[in-house]
Amino acid sequence: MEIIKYPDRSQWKGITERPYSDNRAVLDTVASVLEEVRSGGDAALITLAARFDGVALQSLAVTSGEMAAAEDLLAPELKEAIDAAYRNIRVFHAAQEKAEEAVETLPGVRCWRKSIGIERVGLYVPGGTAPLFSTVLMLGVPAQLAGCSIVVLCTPPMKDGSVHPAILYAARLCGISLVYKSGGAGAVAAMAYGTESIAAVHKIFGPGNQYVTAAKQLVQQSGVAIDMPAGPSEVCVIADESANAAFVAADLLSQAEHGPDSQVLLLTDSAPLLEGVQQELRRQLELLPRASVAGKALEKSRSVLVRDLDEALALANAYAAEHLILQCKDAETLAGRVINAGSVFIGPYSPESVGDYASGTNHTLPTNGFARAYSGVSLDSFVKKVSFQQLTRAGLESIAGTVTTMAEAEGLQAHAEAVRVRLGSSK
Ligand code: HSO
Ligand code: ZN
Repeated sequence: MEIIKYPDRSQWKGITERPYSDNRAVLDTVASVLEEVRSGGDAALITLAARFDGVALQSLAVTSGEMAAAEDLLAPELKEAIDAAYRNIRVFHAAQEKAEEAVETLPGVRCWRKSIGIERVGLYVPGGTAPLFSTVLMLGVPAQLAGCSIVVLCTPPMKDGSVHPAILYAARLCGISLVYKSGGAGAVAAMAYGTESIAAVHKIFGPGNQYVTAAKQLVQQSGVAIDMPAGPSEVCVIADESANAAFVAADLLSQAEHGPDSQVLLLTDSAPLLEGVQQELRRQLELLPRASVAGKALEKSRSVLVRDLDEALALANAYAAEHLILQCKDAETLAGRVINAGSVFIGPYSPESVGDYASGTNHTLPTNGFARAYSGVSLDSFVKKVSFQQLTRAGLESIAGTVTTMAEAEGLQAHAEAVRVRLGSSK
């Protein structure tokens, strides 16, 4: 881990920079995969599964039998854990379901907005080294609450051609029955363009590797919406001398184990804490089954010794982390001053893992500095807000002058006439 001591402002840009990845080569490969699926449909997806996942599939759809059998394949404690997480995620996201009130901007001019679920959505759930069934809940619960009528889920099959039972169990809890064995850019193409068995959707959600991300970017150009631009996962921890070095190191490692390209950043005003965390990292890393992955991520990560917590916070706001953990005195006050972060974890007993799985908040969050302008996935991501208005004749009369004056000043006479014709005052 790189250690930077008392940087001046000119070093901030370097500290907050993410490792640059040139995805031009990937874009070309992905563009040809998209074309293959657009023209070849299901057969192309089956070929891709053989090529990339090493699996010979007879068909793409997970059968209702496979869906139903998943429950019995799970250890009871895992089933209970998934059930508990599902409940919390549901409670948190259901609270976002607030109908806005209609307002009368003038007497007789009534305006309101209504949330309407996006009719068709596609969820991508990565398989690979870790089957992310928690992501099924994070995307499936808000889709269910939003009332999306078609929810398609694509995930790469395991070597034996099956889908991890925890993914299927979580999908079932969320009322998702359209599950397909398809991964990578091919799956994104299938959800964007549709195939014989997979319905085309209006918006695609979910994390993935650089091929999935590139595919999401490319299909956007043909009018399909995506949740957000995704990048490698990251965490920033602000800690002072009151922090427990073992807790801090554990949080850094929990993010680092996601992938060799994960980024972790420690900001502290305490030299002893910094030293304590480095020692704990060495000790705890050795104990992890994914030590080599986490070790690679740590190599590219940074610890920064700052002058005080104000500076730490300013740097954290400049970095705009996907996850920001505050392990310092008065963490609550500091939390109130956070401007840029995907999700904030306050105090020593709020590890990121809790938000990753079960507290209720969503773990699909903006990375790569996008937290400066983007929010994480929420119920809002699965709805459109449609505005409505209804005027009475008296309402139209009272607003007519404002509209006709503005329309004429913009040189748009027909706009003015659409008001006048109704009031019998056309010239
Ligand atoms: N930290 C990940 C989410 C996750 N963690 C899934 C465990 N499983 C990205 O925010
Ligand atoms: Zn995680």
